Amino acid sequence: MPRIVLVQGDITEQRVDAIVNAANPSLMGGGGVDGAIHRRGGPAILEECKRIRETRYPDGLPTGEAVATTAGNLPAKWVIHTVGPVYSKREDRSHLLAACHRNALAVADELGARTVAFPAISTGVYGYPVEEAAPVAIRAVREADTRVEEVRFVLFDRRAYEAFERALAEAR
Ligand code: AR6
Repeated sequence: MPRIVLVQGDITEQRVDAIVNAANPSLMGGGGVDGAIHRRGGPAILEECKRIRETRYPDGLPTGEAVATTAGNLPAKWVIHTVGPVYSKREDRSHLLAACHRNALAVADELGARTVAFPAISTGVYGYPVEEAAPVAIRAVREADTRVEEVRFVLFDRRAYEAFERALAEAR
C-alpha cells in the first residue's frame, strides 16, 4: 500500500515522478488543473496528447481510463491523464472515480514511477462534492495493488484539504 501524504498547494509545483491530470476525453486541455498543467508544462504535452488521439484513442479517452505523456517543463517526469466522472445526483459514479485512481497507478507502475501526485479529481468543473470524492479517492489508493511508494494528494484549497484529512483519518 502506498504511503498517503496530503498537501495544500499547486500540483504543477510538485517534485514527483508523475503528476495526475484531471483531463476530459478530448485530451486537448481545458480549465482548472488541466489548464494549469498545460500552461506550466508547455506545448510538448499537447503534442503528445494529439498523437495519442490519432493512435490509441481516436474517440477520446473514456471516463475512468488513464494514459501518460511527458511532463514537459514541469518538475516531474510524466503527466498521467485521466478522466473523472461528471457528478450526478441520480446515479452513483463513485466506481468511475475509483477507476481513475486505480488506472493512474497502473500506468505509474508501467512507467516505473514511485511518487505520484493526484489532484482532487472531478471536484471542480465536474461538480463532485469534495466530501464525497475524498473517501472514494483515499480508499481506491489504499486498495490498489501497486509498486508506487508515495501518493501525494495536492489539494488546492483548505476545504478540500480538510475533506481529505477527514477521509484519511476515517480510513485508518
Ligand atoms: N493544483 C491542484 N489542484 C488544482 C489546481 C492546481 N493547480 N487547479 C485546480 N485545482 P478541475 P474536474 C483543483 O475543475 O472537476 C477541465 O476543464 C480544483 O480546485 O480541474 O475533474 C478539464 O479539461 C478542484 O478541487 O477538474 C475537464 O473538462 C480539482 O483541482 C474538467 O475541467 C479538480 O478540478 C475536469 O473537471
